[in-house]
Amino acid sequence: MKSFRLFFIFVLGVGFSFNGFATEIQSVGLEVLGGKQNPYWYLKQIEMDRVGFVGNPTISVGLISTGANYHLDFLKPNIAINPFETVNGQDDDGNGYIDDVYGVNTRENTGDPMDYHGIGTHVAGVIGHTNLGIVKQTSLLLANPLNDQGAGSTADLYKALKYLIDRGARIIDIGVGGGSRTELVCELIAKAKEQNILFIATAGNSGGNFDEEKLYPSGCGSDNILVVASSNENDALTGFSSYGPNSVHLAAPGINIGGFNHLGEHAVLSGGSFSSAIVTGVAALVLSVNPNFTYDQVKKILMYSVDISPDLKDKVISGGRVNAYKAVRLARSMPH
Ligand SMILES: [Ca+2]
Ligand SMILES: [Ca+2]
Repeated sequence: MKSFRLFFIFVLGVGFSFNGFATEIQSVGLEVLGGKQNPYWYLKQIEMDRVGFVGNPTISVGLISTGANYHLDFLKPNIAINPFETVNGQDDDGNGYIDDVYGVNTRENTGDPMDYHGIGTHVAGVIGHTNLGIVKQTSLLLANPLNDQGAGSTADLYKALKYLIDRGARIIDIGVGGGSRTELVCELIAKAKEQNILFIATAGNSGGNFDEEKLYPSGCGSDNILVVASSNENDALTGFSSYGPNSVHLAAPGINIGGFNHLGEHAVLSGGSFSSAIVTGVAALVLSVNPNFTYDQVKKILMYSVDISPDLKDKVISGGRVNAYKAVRLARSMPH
């Protein structure tokens, strides 16, 4: 596989434009100053208060981001431990990574997914914080293909995806994207249908039409990818969100999202990464209802249980924003 030049765009403030010709991946997070609203408004909007169950710790959720601080109290119980690896300086399970107890950093080829950026921990907490997460009990698998600025190469993304697939992830949140298609990555994702894996990815932060200008790997086109746009508190698209009436499946909150960074400090952030994290959490809830659901069933449940919004009608296929309560309710109504 070719190596890719780093060409990273990460701008503070709302409204950076994504370079469609970039050959790298980037963490699709976008920092903004925290607003005055409750930073956990998104939990209320997706009706988490009505869900009433904590998830299932056997459901493995893979996370492609900047890793996570697995020492933090609110994450540690929900980080998947590799049962075939011990800390002894050796690659006990022969998967190419020494002592990958908590996950990997594929850029540095180490078994240490520690987050030195902040976004990854925030995203991990949105999914699986023990109190504030969408699934309060889950197994997060961590793979970090990015440098400390949140950029990386598609070769390292490939390795990170492969790692998560091999560790048994059922859902994989891809919080990164780049402008060029890499066939090997798209093939890897398509092949993961055999293992019933659903990938959840962002439409991107460029504000563009995803039908016409794809981000990758979200734009690979495989039917086991669910593409997510970012919505605001009024169930309209955020100013930065890309959209696609034919290729983006649903929306999820993506602006002023409260959480915690790698130092355990409170942070309020915006970007497509958080929207895909929220949908990943809801997908984990759905699979927790019935681990035997296929990727296609989970995808349909998520799409059929949205809250329809007039402002999203022509922007995403489902015409709406994810609703955790309705998704769980629909999942429970299906034959087990
Ligand atoms: Ca290993
Ligand atoms: Ca070892």
